Amino acid sequence: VLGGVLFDLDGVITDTAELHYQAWKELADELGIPFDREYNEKLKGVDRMASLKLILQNGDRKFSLEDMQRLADRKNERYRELLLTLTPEALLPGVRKLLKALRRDGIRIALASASRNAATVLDRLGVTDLFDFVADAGAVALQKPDAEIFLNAAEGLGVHPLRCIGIEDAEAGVVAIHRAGMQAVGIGTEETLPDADHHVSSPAELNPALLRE
Ligand code: G16
Ligand code: MG
Repeated sequence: VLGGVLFDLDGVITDTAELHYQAWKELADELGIPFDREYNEKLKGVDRMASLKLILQNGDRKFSLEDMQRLADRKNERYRELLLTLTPEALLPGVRKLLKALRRDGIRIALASASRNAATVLDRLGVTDLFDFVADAGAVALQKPDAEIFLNAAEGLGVHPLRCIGIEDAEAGVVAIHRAGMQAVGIGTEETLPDADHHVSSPAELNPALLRE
């Protein structure tokens, strides 16, 4: 019996990738390192420091850990400024309706995002009240495709992983959901998410009855 639904953030609830891109792009330009939207795709679901390392790879300078921490902090400050431009209109179509329908049916709802700014994003989108639990990305040692963030989210809901479903738009996230012992719904296609158990092109296509199935 379905007890909980665990949502990824970027690409499932809203598109934060463009804001991450803008913040990283400013930093990369300052450092004279090439960076474009195509390369930004590689950073989806990848945590802040690992993202920075992927960007610095394309430059020829070496940075100390301390310098890298400063650069990551600088990007995050800029990203948080950009988050102020987010409004409830940035919710992907159908998300609010789906969250409300799940609640009405007594199904618990959690967020399983790699972003340490996830709670702020939910606030800006005006959906904080619709979530029962937000997994703390800062407390998770192993990133997706490890199962940790999804297991953490299920535990926070107090629902056994086998009674949870995860919703993801990235293959690493789908793998993480499976490793957590859960079924995975992919926002995408058979081609982009070959391992997902069920595909939809948008959260608007989901409802509690379909998820129970
Ligand atoms: C998101 C984004 C990543 C970002 C990561 C960490 O993951 O997809 O690009 O680097 O969070 O974000 P922050 O710097 O805010 O901690 P997810 O899991 O929401 O797709
Ligand atoms: Mg995602």
